Amino acid sequence: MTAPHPRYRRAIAIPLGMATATALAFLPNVTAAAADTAPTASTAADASPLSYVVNVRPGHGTSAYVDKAIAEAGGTIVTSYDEIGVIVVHSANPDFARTIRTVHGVESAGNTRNAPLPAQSTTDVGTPKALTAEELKGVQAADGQDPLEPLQWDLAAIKADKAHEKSLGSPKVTVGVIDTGVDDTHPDIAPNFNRNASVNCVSGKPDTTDGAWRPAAGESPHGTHVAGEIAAAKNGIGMTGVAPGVKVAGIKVADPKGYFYTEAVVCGFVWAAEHGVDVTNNSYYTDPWYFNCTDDPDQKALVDAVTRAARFAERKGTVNVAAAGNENYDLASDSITDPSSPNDGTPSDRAIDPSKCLDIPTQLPGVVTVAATGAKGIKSSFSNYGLGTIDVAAPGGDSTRYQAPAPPATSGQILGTLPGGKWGYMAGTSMASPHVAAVAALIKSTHPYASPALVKALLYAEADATACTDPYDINGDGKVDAVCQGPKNYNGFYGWGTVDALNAVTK
Ligand SMILES: [Ca+2]
Ligand SMILES: [Ca+2]
Repeated sequence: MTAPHPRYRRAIAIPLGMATATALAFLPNVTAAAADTAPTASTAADASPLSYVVNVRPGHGTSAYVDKAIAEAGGTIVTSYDEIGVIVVHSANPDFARTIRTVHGVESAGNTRNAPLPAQSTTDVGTPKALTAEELKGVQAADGQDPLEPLQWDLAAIKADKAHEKSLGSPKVTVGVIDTGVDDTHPDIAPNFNRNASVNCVSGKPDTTDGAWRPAAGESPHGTHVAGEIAAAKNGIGMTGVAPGVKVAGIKVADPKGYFYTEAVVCGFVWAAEHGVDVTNNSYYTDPWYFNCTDDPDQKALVDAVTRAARFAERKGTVNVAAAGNENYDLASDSITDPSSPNDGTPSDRAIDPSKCLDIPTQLPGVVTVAATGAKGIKSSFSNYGLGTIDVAAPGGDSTRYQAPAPPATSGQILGTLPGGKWGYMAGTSMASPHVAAVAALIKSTHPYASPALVKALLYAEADATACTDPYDINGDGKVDAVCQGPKNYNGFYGWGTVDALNAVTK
């Protein structure tokens, strides 16, 4: 059983030198990764308002009729996304959703959380340890490399090092990091930060206050790590991102406890769509449900709202890239037992059919779904998989014990930027997705007028086909840990293949 857990993709944060002690955290069903403290769920108090999404027919403005019905049902409108027909509402009426669903013009409606709206305290969700001088001893960058590049085995794994000899990507391209916030004061992020496309969407409504996109003290470093993986500058300091010439924006959607609620995610996609974001990275699932079952009226409303928002972004020219998840689930199987939902209430074992119950946004149509690989190029022990569900693979790291990198790299995890001007390791499909977002940004740099559909087609065509690993016994205990289906050029572990940054800048 797992403890309630917010859902940045359980960024498995294992400090250098502790990989052995925490290696079990990579295995499925050994959850609540040691370094990643799960916050305690609050109990819903009766009188505390909950948050809802109400989905109406888009494109006609919010009708006075629906507005009035929302008020009569005890709801207060927080904001209304008329472009997609999604209204964010707070209400303390326990029957609000049931009541509003009967109103003419309402297509679906549901509560986005089980916990009451926050009067929250900040919870430490576990901070990866910054690299120390001791750990950097003997790390010698070659000519043209940033100092920490010798530790970044993931760059060579997708030929980003070779790509950088040709192009770093275009500053006209922006990747929006929909995440826990981005520390743009970091010396490796500041040069490539796009403030105009950055925002805080945590309440479900954009807050454009300067710096609102940053993680507060004690909040998760996840989004800052992701941003550095994508676009850490090639500037003679620290590390280098996969696309160090493109811009990165912080779209903060996780609350102080690390929960990614639907209204915040909707706000994030709509914001990206309307602020020229070319690619979004989504290394999370929308809390509190790992899988949203469309036969449940509340969960269906969440799927509807996020589907509308992600589609809207794609219509406006944005490629959406998302992490496949870290539970070693076969997303193409008939049944998965999810022990973790709802993660802000009382979770219980729930058998779900993955074809009817969706992990969002990664399983939404149009979204690029990314599986993770380790330093040996093999599916990470934790990465979800499944024929027809994975589009591409990229480095997300693995236990150093299972997939150790070639020297001089020392950790099987992925180096990234940490708030406060630091660098450190994290692992997860959360770390794989930004590699793909960055390669998509390189493709967009090479083909500035390409539509999202064309960028995705090139991403898949230019990936390096990677045959199934069979048998897959990643921990070497003699028992198969996952079964890969499909041919070399399209299969359940690697999709169309491992992304290729060199192809992205030369083809
Ligand atoms: Ca740098
Ligand atoms: Ca095994």
